[in-house]
Amino acid sequence: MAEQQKDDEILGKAYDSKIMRRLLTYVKPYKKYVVMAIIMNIIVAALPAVRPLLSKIALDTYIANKDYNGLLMISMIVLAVLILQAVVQYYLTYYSEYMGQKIVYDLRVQIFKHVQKLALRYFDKTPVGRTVTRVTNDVDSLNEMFSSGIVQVFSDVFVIIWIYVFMFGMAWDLALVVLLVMPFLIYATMVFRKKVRETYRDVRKHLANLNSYMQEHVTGMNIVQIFAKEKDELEKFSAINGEYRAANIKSVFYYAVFFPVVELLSAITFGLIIWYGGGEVIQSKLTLGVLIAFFQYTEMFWRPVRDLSEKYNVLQQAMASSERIFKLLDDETFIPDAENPVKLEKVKGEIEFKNVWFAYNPGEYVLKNVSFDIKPGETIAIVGATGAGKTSLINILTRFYDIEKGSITLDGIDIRQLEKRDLRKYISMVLQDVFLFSGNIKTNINLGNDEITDAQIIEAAKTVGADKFISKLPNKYEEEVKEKGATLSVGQRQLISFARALAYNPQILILDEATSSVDTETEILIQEAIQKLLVGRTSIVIAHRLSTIQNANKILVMHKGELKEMGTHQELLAKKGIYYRLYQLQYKDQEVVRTV
Ligand code: TTP
Ligand code: MG
Repeated sequence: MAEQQKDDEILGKAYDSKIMRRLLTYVKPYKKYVVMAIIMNIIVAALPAVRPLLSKIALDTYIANKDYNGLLMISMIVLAVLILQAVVQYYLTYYSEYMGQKIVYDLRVQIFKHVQKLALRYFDKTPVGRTVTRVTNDVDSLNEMFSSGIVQVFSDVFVIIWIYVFMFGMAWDLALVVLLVMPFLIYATMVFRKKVRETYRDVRKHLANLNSYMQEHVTGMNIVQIFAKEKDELEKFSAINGEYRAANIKSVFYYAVFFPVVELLSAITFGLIIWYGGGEVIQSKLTLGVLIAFFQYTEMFWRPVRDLSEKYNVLQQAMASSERIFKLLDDETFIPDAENPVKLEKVKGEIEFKNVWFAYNPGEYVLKNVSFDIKPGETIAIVGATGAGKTSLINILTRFYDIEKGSITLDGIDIRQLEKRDLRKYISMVLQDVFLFSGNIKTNINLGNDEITDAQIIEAAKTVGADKFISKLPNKYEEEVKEKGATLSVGQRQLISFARALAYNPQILILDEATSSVDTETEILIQEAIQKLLVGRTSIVIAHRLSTIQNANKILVMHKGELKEMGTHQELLAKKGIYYRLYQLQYKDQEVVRTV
């Protein structure tokens, strides 16, 4: 969490040419819209600047000469300019928003695709929240930049340019006087920007604290209540909440100072125009119309300046977000596919591990020199104490991780020579912790694979004995699965995962038996289900149930990452080694229960 926060708090430059160049590659497909947006921007920025010019003409030419027709004409022109401005503004907003949405859509798809390709090693070291934030918040801040940020910056700059062009065109000396205020304005804006950035970072930090505290407490509410910790927790919450409030108030303070300062500068400009411009009018060097036009221009001038300072933050956010997104996209923690993968026509299901060494972290081997083989159709059981490396053995067979040394072959072919997709197609897996997706029972059995028909789903469920409880549900196979299956019992979830494995009808089945206890009736159901699952396929079972172990062709005994013993139940018992002791400790009472 702390590291994530640090990562998410980095606010760098508002403009980084390397990042910008890379961002532009996403804009490329929408070049047409960009060109359109720029042209419309130039127009939309110039139109308001035309109005003071028109009012000057109205005053100096038509009103001064009492020309009603001319006045009417100029009024019509003003109206036309206003309408044109509204129309162009509409298209500009629509198309820049449209372009922004298209770009971030592409980006989200790209990130999602990338995340799906990442190896489990990435997920081991990265908090879930961080990956999620890339697709949500970070992409959103890019959207803001693409759809409003950049467009707004363009139009603000153009508005300022146009205003100066018109002012200099009308009276260059008065325009210079107005320009005098510029340095002060730029300075004030810079200070404001810096302060706001600092406080903004503070606000985000305290908000993150508040969020994570709240989240933890809602999740652990039962513990808080049972230990009567409400009062203590409330005090802690108040403290965090107080810090958040203070940070917010501080950030409001800078806004409260900045805007009056801008007002003050604008008043000074106003005064300068009256003093200098008014003097010139008295001396008849300047017309009244120009003076009034200048007032209008200076009024118009402040909005884009203020906007620009706000847009600076948008740009800065977007740059920081892009940096994080690109970091994720550049993370190539992949399990590579072979360049010329071997295609297996038909899989027999012969597996061989030869002197396999494996580590999650370099140097810390959790599997040491493991060798064994499984003949097609055999069932082998893996037993061993917790942490012995049983789950790791199957993690490397499915290539969730690649091994350091040795080889694993399927039908005589190194699994690294096969395509991951193919390899995993041959294998079904039932894991220790059953994971159910939101959807219904049916989609949880076929995982959205339409090649598996309803009839096959029901048959699989019947075979493993899940049909019985499913058909009692109000909506049967259409019953909604919520909150990762919170409405189902542990045993029911297990049976669904068995049905899932069976529906895919794999050549190779891997079963990481759950240690959690279920009621006797379900236990029997599960045992029967397992026996049915194993028939006719190569199976590897990390076994906790004696029945599974006894029926296995071979038992592997793992101990601290090493394969210590191998043989049938009777052979291993006769050996009086690790298995014998394990059996005495762990499985003996099961036998008692079963024989009762
Ligand atoms: P496992 O292979 O998970 O041990 P196990 O399956 O035999 O244990 P259990 O019966 O409790 O399921 O772990 C072996 C070692 O590898 C252990 O020290 C934890 C470590 N490990 C990781 O570092 N990262 C992982 O993702 C896993 C699964 C294990
Ligand atoms: Mg395990």
